[in-house]
Amino acid sequence: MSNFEELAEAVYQGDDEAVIMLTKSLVESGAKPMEIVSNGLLVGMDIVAPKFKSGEMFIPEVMMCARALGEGLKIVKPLLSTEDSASVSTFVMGTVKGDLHDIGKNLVVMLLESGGFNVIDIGIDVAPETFVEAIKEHKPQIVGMCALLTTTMMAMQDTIDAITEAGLRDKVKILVGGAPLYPEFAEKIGADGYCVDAVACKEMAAQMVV
Ligand code: B1M
Repeated sequence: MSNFEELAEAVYQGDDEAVIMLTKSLVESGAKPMEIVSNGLLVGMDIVAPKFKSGEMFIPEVMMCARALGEGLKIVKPLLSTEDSASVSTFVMGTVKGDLHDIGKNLVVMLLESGGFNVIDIGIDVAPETFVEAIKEHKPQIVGMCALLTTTMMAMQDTIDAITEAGLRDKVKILVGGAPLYPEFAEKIGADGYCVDAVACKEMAAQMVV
């Protein structure tokens, strides 16, 4: 088993200590931070996803995997190089109302920070009015929303409506992402862009602030 495979297995087992040890060991052996994320940590979550869907794994076990993955991200995050280009741009990011998923959001936040954005992470289960308050307080150039459930996708529409009603729609660009989304949905709800993954989000955000 390669070190990346061992790391993926440790995430799947929800073994925090092994994830920390293997992530550190990969860093010391010279692996690139994004390789550790893409070839190890996220591969572990890819093993979890179908087992959760098929009922072979249950919520407490999945949460242990998520926590273990988070321990690995904590080690990798400071190692991602910071580009200065977007350093004055602020990005408000949250998972929409009713939705508690945050692994993808946290990954997006991490990559945006590595791209020099000042990211205000307003968390999970964020109500439309909280997004509005965050825009008033932090005056971001871009707002990002995450949804992982088909039932919470429409909370993105509610949030965009609330931003529009508050007279703030022309002050911010809005990006959306999350596994059940697709480009036509983003267009339909009036977002400025759909991000298939964290890398796409970082690239689209960087283009928006040029
Ligand atoms: Co949930 N869950 N879950 N879950 N969960 C899914 C999403 C599901 C597809 C599993 C399944 O049944 N197949 C399913 C949704 C079905 C649907 O709606 N169609 C589901 C369900 C049903 C549920 C519950 C309802 C289960 C229950 O209670 N019966 C419940 C809902 C809770 C709630 O939110 N109210 C629930 C709970 C949970 C846990 C708490 C156990 C845990 C979350 C832990 C956590 O986040 N801290 C969990 C998990 C881990 C998953 C799966 C297995 C993995 C999600 C994940 O983290 N993927 C997931 C199955 C799956 O997705 N295949 C599932 C890894 C992550 C890196 O990918 O989030 O897609 P992702 O992010 C990507 C891109 O989408 C993009 O970039 C990221 C990285 O490249 N991206 C963005 C994401 N957000 C972005 C925002 C942006 C831009 C890009 O902003 C601009």
